Amino acid sequence: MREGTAPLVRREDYTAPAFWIKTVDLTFDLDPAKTLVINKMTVEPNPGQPGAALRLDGEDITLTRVLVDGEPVTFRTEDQQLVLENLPQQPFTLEIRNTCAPEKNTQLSGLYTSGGGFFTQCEALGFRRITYFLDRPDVMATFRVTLKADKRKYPVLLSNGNLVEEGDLGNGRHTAVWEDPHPKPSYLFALVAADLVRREQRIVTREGKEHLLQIYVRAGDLDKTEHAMNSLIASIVWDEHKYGLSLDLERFMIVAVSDFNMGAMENKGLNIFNTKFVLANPNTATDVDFGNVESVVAHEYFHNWTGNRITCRDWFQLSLKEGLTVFRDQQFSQDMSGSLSARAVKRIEDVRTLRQLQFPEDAGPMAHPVRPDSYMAIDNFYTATVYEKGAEVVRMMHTLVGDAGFVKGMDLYFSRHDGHAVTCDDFAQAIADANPESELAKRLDQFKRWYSQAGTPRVQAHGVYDAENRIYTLTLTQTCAPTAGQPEKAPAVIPVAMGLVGMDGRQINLHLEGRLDPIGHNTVLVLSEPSQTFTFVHVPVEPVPSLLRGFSAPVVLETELGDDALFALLSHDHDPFNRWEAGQKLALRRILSAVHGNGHIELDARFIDAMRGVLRHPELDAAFKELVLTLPSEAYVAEQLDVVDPQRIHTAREGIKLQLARALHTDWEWAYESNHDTGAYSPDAVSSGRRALANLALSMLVLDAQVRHNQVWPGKALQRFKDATNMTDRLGALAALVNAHSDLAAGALERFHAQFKNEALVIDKWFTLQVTAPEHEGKVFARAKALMQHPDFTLRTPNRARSLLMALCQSNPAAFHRTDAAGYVFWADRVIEVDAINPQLAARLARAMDHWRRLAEPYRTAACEALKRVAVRTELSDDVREIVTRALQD
Ligand code: B3K
Ligand code: ZN
Repeated sequence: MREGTAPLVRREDYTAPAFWIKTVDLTFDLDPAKTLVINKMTVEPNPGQPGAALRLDGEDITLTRVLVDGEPVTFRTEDQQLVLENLPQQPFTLEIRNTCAPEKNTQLSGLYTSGGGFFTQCEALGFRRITYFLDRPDVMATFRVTLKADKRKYPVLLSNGNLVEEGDLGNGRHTAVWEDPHPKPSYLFALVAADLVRREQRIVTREGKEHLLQIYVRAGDLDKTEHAMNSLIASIVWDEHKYGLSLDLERFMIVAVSDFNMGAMENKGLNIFNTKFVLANPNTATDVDFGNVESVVAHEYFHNWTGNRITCRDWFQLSLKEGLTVFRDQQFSQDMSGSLSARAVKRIEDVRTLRQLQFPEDAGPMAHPVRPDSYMAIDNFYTATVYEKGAEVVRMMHTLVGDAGFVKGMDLYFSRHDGHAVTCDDFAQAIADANPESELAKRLDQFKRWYSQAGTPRVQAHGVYDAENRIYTLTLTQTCAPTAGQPEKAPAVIPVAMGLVGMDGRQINLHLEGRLDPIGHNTVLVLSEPSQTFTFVHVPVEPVPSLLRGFSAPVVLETELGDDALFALLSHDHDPFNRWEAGQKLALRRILSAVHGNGHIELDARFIDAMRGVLRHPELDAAFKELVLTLPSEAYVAEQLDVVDPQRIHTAREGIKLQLARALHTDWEWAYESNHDTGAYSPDAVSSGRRALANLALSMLVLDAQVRHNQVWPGKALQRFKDATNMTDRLGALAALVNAHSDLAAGALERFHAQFKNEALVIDKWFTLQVTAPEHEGKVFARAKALMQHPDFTLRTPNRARSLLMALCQSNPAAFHRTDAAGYVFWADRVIEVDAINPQLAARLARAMDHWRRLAEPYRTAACEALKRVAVRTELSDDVREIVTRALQD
């Protein structure tokens, strides 16, 4: 933490480094209080910048010695850099000695201790907290790492690459030497020294090479590693099969750590994971956890090619590796899920995340392009925009060139850039060049606006049917609201996958005017002008357009469809995504009219019948039913409004939920009875879908019973909670009681805590569940404050801090936004408190106030005051300062 404001780093200021570091030989004498680092590098001057000074980054470390070609030299340190001048004009060796204090490193960036072991996190700028270096991704070196540590306390010593030496040093100490043959940027460096156990497996890949896969965890967690190992093997097989990319390492290791700022990290050959995304067994992890483990293991593994073999030239290009790798992990999870319907479920979940996190980001003070132009703290730009919208940009390229074309594009990308640090432009160019006839190649420059323009485009659709001539004309118009620093937006290239559906459900053959042949039931229209009209001929009946099928572009689609048309799509559309979307639109309309009215509307029989129709449908999958019958979230409803009153939205949504609970009572009973028993646990799509639907049904039944003062369903829920044989069912039953504020909840919560007190990840769920319950008379907020005093609560472990703070401030609007401003006071106090410990974590929490400007009074004024209270402090981290300043900027 420092005073004053860090300057903005700008993309346009990029210059190549004045020196290259070719090899690094690191020796660590590990001690929690004072670790000695000896860093020997071979350095080459960049002939393009003769005579330049060498400026190495370093932060929170103590320098003890600098030698050039073995001789002491003069140097100066200035603004967290070590500056060396008058260096040799040919390759030389540079040796740096420094110390650092891992046990004091509460930021969890660089080398830190957790649970008595040593771990590292170097992306983005953590390596400079270990030793002085050119800590930028375009400097790639081969690493040799020697670890020395106490043998009893740290029996396992790991780093990237291959183990080349091990030995005893006497005095109870031992050593290990690791060599990584692949040149890599410093952000991919990792080391672990800890007391861990492992699950391992040898595999032989298609090329006939043998590889050793290992997963390291604390003793006691080994029974939670099978799923991660299976997911890793599945990812290896998938990447070989789909993209021809095989594992390039003899050994691939995953290490779980409980103190970690994000999900996981793709360090070359030594992935370090938040325990939350590795550990899973039926007793402690839910279906959602199983799914997350599978996709995060895959994501980090896929980075081995998209990120590690080809990396980013600078941090503005972050989406080059993140957007692409998210797209790849989404493809993988879809392929793993099996049926067509399960694939659609995965897509719907991904879109829900995008809308819940990225759309609001793009409409608020942190709006930034997928390839940002400037930052104060790069850690603030590991965002939904860079990751999720970035993945949508890759998905649109995939749509425009087709699956085979995309694979060809990836081949070209690797043949051109393997082993290099490149840009988003390089990627798009490779995909386009491999598909010269594609719509992408034809409009590449315009397409790349997706990288440079922030904001969510809005597409308006207007259709006219000429019954006499059997012609349907569809006009699509695009606009995009200004965002900070981008007052004008140019039109984007928007692929609109679509079809036409009759009111009776028939799929209409598409016949575009001017084309000889019909094109089937599906096509992709490419909208690239501000407005374009598409004419379909031979249209036998007035159609309902089913637009943006599968959510083919990250835009807001405004159609003029009335309820009749939406009901038709909900019951008949062949595209499951749009079927779900129609149901959400119908529900949203009703919630919004309740918000605009007095917080209440009477649900119409038609909507209730349609929901019943889906719930009772003989062919639809349970997982899909659960998605359709879940109302749009309060956050998504808020997105639709210019002025947001969180309490009103809450009342409106809860009112409608209760009506659905009541009106469909016997249907919920039926759904529960027919889905609650899924037999021996398996996390597959079908059984997890049935559990999800049973849990939704149970929560509706308990909610309804609670209002009627009937104890039958709460009693059944309690019994199910006690008897459950897996965490999904147990937590589902507990949630039903807690969310309905049942009298039985307190006892169940106590029992749950006692049963799982030694399982940190389960205790996180226990905290979250209590603070995300629907707010009722201020009880949830009061409980959150009380839970801060619980002996198990700590701000030092990010998972635990998030389980309460993020859950309350980000995920429970009605508990957080209070007319007495107590939520905002609580927020400001916690941001300040956490910032002194862990700025990255504090900055995430700070973002809970992003949308203060759209709040209704009295929330708006109170939120602004809270923001100012944080912003005026002199001792803020750059991370938090950037968030609060942007929030307050006009
Ligand atoms: N690349 C890491 C994220 C690092 C975040 C640094 N603040 C995980 C991932 O996206 O796979
Ligand atoms: Zn990633």
